[in-house]
Amino acid sequence: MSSHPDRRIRGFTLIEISIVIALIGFMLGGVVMTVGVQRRQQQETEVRRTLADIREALIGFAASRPEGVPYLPCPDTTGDGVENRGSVNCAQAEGRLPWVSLGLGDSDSWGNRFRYRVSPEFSANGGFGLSAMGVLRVCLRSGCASGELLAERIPAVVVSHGRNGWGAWRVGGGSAPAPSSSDELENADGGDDFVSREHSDAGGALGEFDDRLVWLSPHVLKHRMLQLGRLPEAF
Ligand SMILES: [Ca+2]
Ligand SMILES: [Ca+2]
Repeated sequence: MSSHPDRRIRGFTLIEISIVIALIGFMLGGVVMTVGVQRRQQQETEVRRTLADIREALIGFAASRPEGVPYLPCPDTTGDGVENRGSVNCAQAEGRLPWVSLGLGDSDSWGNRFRYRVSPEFSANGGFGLSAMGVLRVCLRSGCASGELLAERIPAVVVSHGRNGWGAWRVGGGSAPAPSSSDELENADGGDDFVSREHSDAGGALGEFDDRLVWLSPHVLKHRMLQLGRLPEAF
């Protein structure tokens, strides 16, 4: 006896349909994953480009002071993007990047404000000279132990709190939760030390870290002011 031909055809068709559905599922999963990875890469590329623009905008701000003496902008401490300054000095050394005063966009790739800290000697509107000394430091780890110092005497630091956004001011108002790792906490504690290192999302002893930083070298800043005729003498 032979099996009924229609039943055999229907049976194979159901198996084939199942395989096709499974294959489509795998392919769609792969496409979604690829799109997600591409989106992350775009955001990382975008934030690096924005941070480079911010560095140039800070130098441009210093060079274009109408009084003819260079100084850096103060942080925005009220959330309107405009620097907050007293008659001479900044209201606070740290706050949001003053994006309006700098003519920049208002957030990083993840919808958070950039954090900005500036050394007082570089932000007083009497202008800074060749002997000006920054007080900020960037290190490889929180605590800045011996051998972990990346840069010192820095005039200004800008932080994107990265994909997790922990410690950031939200564009829509309010703040994100505080970071849980000591290295990310170093970038949100309102002090003169910051951490810049490779990213780690896997937990473990070091915990998460996805912050992106840019800072001004005092030598580059002074050299640019000299080139632009904003400082009177050579080193
Ligand atoms: Ca972060
Ligand atoms: Ca710190």
